[in-house]
Amino acid sequence: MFSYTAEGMEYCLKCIECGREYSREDMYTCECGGLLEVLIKETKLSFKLDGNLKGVWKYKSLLPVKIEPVTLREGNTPLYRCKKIEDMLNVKVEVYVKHEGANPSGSFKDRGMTVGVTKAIELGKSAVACASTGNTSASMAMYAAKAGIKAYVLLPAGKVALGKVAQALMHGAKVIGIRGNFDQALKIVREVCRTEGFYLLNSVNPFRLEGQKTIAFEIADEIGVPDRIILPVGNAGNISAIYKGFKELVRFGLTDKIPKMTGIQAKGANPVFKAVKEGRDDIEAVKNPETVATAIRIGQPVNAKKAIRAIYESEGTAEEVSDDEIINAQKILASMEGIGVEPASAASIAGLIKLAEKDEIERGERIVCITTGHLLKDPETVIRVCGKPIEVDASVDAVKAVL
Ligand code: AN7
Repeated sequence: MFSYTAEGMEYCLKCIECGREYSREDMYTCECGGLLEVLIKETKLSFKLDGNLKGVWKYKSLLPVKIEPVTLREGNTPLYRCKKIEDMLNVKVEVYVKHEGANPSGSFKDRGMTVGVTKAIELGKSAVACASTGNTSASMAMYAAKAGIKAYVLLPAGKVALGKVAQALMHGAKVIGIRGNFDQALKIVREVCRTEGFYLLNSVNPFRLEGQKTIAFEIADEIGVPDRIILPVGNAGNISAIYKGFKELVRFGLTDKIPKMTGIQAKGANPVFKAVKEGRDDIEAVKNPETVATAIRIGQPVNAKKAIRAIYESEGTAEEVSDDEIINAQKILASMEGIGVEPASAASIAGLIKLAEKDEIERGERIVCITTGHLLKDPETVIRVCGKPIEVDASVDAVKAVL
């Protein structure tokens, strides 16, 4: 019905519930309350899946912005084949890890923020805001700094990993700790954005997810479409975005299959897992979410409906993992493969190990696990689980004595 043109591209916002289309772009949900997504109606593809990764903006012809992007060269993250992990599993599969911790701020959020902050500028906004378990705030603060606009961040006080708070502060955001959890912080920031005119950059913002769908594009670009994607699920934006990316590749004739989208949650914050296990289309909120993986300590994921659809439509699944399983997987990745990730990201590997043990992975599958954030994001957990370094006197003998 309505649409905008961005360099030969026609798109609009469409409600995933009632199907209504909007020409306006400065909105986050439909008047019926449903989630919105960007529907690309037409575009002239300006890239090929030729294995030559160049970052998020290689895929500009599927990204709905109309101005020069605010970019810090996000994307183009490494995809590692992990043969030692393959050998460890009781089923013969190919395992790859796409390490999103290698983005400029150390998490996958940068892919969304380069598009989201560009959209904020395009819409003439002078301030952006988000609630965050940490990474969203770090990334948003960084891109807002680059764009020269204000950033307001609401965090669950005392529950955000140190590295992430440090980033938000140093990049110049106004950082406000809420005595409550992420879900409460999100409710508050949505209201503050409405009354103050700030641009909301949580993943309820459909433009942010457009950037994140480039994870799918890069994987397909490098190794083709795998059989399965495994990733951690918090607010459930990323799984929805990656699924949308794979669907668009099929729609525009670049690929011909969709991987099984497999979402992993922490046991103490598992509403999507429970809904999928019970065959429901929506979640029941977890009131007091708790997990060592603070990034995914979320009880009421805002994108749950999109995520659950992605799982059902792709014939994927969901799984839950304990804090011990998460830390164990974090150690395995770091010590056996040289890939340093934060606890939430290790949930993807913990999920792979668990699904293999339960015989839910088929022999011969090609699997890509997404590790969403860097090890250095959460140094305090590392010290807690690995212990402090040994300290000795400054002599050769003292050092030799502890080798
Ligand atoms: C490392 O920063 O929600 O399912 O506010 O930081 O798309 O929410 C972080 C989420 C996985 C979950 N891994 O992604 C935030 C926030 C890491 C994360 C997730 C997050 P979604």
